[in-house]
Amino acid sequence: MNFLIDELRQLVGTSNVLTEDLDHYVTDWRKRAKGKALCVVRPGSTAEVAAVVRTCGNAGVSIVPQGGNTGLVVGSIPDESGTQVLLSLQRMNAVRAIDVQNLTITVEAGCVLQNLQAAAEEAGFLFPLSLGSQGSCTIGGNLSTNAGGTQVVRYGNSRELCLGLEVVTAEGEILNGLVGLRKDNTGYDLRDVFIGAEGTLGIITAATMKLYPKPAATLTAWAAVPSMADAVAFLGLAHRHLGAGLTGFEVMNQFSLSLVDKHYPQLRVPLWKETPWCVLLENADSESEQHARERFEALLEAGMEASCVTDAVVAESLAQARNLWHIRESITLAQAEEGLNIKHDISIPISSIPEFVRVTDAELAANIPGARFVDFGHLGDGNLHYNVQAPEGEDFRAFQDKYEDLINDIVYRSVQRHGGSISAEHGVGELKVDRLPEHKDPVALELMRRMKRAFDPRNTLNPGRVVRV
Ligand code: FAD
Ligand code: 2HG
Ligand code: ZN
Repeated sequence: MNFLIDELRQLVGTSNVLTEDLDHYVTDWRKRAKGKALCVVRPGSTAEVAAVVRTCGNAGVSIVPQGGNTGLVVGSIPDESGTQVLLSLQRMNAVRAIDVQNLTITVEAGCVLQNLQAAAEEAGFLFPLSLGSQGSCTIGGNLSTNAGGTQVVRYGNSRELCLGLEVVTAEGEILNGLVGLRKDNTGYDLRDVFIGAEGTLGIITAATMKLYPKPAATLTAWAAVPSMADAVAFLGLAHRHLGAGLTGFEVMNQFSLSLVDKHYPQLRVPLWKETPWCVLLENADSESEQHARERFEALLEAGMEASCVTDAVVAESLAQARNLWHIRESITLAQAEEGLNIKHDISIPISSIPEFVRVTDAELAANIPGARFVDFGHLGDGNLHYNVQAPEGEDFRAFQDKYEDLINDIVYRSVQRHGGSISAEHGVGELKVDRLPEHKDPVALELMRRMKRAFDPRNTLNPGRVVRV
């Protein structure tokens, strides 16, 4: 395969084909899995991506696209064979254009989400996609996983924020779909096909994304709630009181907050000791700070009156609001500090979530002695991160070997019984590819296989992820 490495060096420059010190590229964010790459290629333009894809295709070598490598389902690292090329989009990180009247921004796939947010902010707009990993993840990775995050309740997932894509196909052609149109009914929506495809149907090289006006005022509150049923009742009140002003509604159980308190005591988690659940919510108002505050206070009063809220704090400054969000976004890191855990990124109709948590907690507790539950997530979207941590002091790998399949069976069967999905926002990757047939409609799965064969007939784009053909 040395001839291929030489050819790739000619295409993208010697310094952009790496064969040593690849740990960072081949290990997944959770350090759960480690692969081996023939080499890492870092093209600097769409034409170079297309040339790399053609060259690898001709050599029968498969490609794994990678953005920030923050994915949580083992989709962005090569397998263990040492024969795959890892294609990093990192160097393609430019903001190509901002159209202030069309409210759009066009960026290359490797643009880090935080830099995209900053470019929007500098132009006087809001780009609302917001994730704990935003300092490292890229817009190409966000679109390829259809990432959600903490503003979905108002602005939707990555898919809803995207108007157009530039994609390199498995054959190495360049599909120029970088349109800024909100309406375009000229046939099948190819953009939607590549979003959420996790690099299995094409390589996203650039995207045109929506911008929004900045709100006049944003308020953040942290509330103690006695149960998940109360959290759901409070969400209903928040919708009624705030309407489209409700931009985020997160829930966190006591154990997840205890991990933040234990590993990041400087963050000073409010209220968590006295209550089994806390809620973090945000109100963005287009009128004024005063208007926002009046509506927010009326909501909290209504919550207290209905006894679904027992205590609450409203952030008095931007710094306080940021700290509250920082606490929420530190749960994933605090879990990692505590040790690996078994993650379930699931969605359930919101009305069924209290019952889901009640019966699934009970079934797990009965079967997995001492297991600890890290339950939190985007309740406003019906998306829970329903994670299971090994008993305190127990070795995770031994716990995983003994219980992972049983835990997944219990959780995913319960998800199915409650009409939910086994992947809400993180994707399928390698981690869930063999679970999918049990949970996906068989006709839908067969159509997915046919799409994969049509878009990638040689099965060279991220093979073995999302769907096996
Ligand atoms: P990568 O991890 O590099 O890749 C993800 C997948 O997309 C892989 O299958 C890869 O092959 C493919 N891919 C990457 N770039 C391209 C491209 N240009 N073209 C085609 N395929 C491509 N996710 C959420 O949805 N919501 C959250 O709130 C959230 N919070 C997180 C918090 C933390 C601390 C961490 C570590 C992760 C979190 N994630 C969250 C998961 C992760 O950040 C997202 O899935 C993110 O969208 C991945 O982007 P990335 O650039 O890191 O992609
Ligand atoms: C979040 O919402 C992420 O913080 C990560 O989606 C979830 O750690 C997790 O399971
Ligand atoms: Zn999440």
